[in-house]
Amino acid sequence: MSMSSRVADERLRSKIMSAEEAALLIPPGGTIGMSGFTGAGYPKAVPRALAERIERSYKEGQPFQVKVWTGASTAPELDGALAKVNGIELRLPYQSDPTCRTRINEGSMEYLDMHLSHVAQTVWQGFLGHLNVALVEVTGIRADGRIIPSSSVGNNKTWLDCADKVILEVNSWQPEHLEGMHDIYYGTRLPPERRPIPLVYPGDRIGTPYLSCPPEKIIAVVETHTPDRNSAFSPLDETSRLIAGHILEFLEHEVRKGRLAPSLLPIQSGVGNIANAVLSGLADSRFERLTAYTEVLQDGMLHLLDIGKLIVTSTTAFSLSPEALSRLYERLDDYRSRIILRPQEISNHPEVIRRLGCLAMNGMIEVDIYGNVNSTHIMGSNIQNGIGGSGDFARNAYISFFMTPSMAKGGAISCIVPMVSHVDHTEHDVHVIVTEQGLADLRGLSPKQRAEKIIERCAHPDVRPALWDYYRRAVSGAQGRHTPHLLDEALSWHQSYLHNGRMTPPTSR
Ligand code: 0RQ
Repeated sequence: MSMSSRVADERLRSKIMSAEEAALLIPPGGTIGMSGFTGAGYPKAVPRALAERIERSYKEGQPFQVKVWTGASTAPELDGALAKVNGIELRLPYQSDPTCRTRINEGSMEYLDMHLSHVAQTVWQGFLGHLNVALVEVTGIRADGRIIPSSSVGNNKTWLDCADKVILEVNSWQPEHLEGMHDIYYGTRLPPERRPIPLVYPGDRIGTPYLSCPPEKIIAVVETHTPDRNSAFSPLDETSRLIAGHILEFLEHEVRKGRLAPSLLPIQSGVGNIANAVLSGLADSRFERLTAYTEVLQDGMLHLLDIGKLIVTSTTAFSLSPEALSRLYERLDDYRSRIILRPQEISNHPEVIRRLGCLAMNGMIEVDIYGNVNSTHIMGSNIQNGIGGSGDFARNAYISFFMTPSMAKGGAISCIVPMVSHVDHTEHDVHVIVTEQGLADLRGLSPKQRAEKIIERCAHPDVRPALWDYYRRAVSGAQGRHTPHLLDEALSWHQSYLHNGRMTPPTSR
């Protein structure tokens, strides 16, 4: 395996070194901007070598940590390895790693859970402090120094622009034919210099296929040949299928009413099995010539491209099972004109999402009877993953859907509650709630009208009487009739779970 051909720029040949040597160039206590968005395009060798160095530093009594910024979640080789050795002082903007989660929730790692579209501008503004090193996986470096991005773009442009020093991992496992599929927009500015982003259709190309970086900033090039690591989807279960069915029925209804065209509007779909089930449902639907403007290309979306239902997808990352990824990589040229990979500041940009009028579909942990959604916290205090791109899309979507099974933890917890234990998406940004029980279209409804619809359509039948009981007593109470609550009781559902391992709603008193 000759890998040096991927480093065609003569000026960088002398900087090729091992991951261990490159890890030594990272300053203790420093901030590293790493590539990676879901299990795609993250650096695979240097984070591990850095974790080993940090582990040694603890043993030698001179421990150090680093601050890690990324695109979104990564993989065990990055987040898992560094969290295991307690090597991360602060992490942003999104993670879904079990070891990170434990560290954050036990209080040994700081976590900034940010809207993904906010990261680049916040770094440019200088709020997050100084970026010492960019550590970015790429597919190759051309002779003229232009950089071919990898299977995700995320915040890489910003890291390369803002970091003092750059370490590149050139991964020859990524197909060379990725060249040309990216669209890196170099036109973003901070206010008051900001100008409109000239993107009016998901398939528009507004930038260049390459990342750029002055070669003198690049201090190390590490060659790897390692696959991305995305997890496989579990087979579609009945709950996901029912949720998908409700959404498809709703979309058909909107088309019949003339409120949506048969090609719908650009689709954004979150990660996970429910989102994938909706995409599978679209495959069997009568909708045609669909488009997607989203942040992750997952299995269901690739299938829609395969069968010609989806004509173009704009994304910032591949988030495919190993099987789907090899299908894509084997026939990359067939997909080339229909898939565009962009920086996440563009894939998740509020201006563009609002202009295109995306249909945003995201998962949630719980929703309250008035439509406030919790996407991030278990029982109010423990982080699960983070808000990711769900807020960028929900707030600016034409229609924003939030989906969940009506019950969690094997039926011990209702995902429809009187008051959410944490709010990520307020009642003003949530249009449609869907569970396997049904769909509640909340558009145009007042708080009390929303409550009645959510309880009746979305709650599990075993829980409905208790929710009605809460709601009716709140409505007849003296506290205020706009968004009626019994504040002393509102979170007792969560408390009963924490005390008894089951949500046992208080009965009428
Ligand atoms: O925990 O596995 O320990 O039992 O939460 O829940 O049912 O596996 O659902 O994988 O679809 O995740 C909101 C977390 C849903 C996800 C969330 C527990 C449940 C389980 C996960 P266990 P499921 P999913 C695009 C957009 C924010 C980011 C986003 C998410 C675990 O969708 O991270 O949308 N969203 N990004 O048991 C207590 C409840 C619960 C509960 C579920 N009501 N109470 N625990 N759980 N409901 C992607 C990116 O931005 C990159």
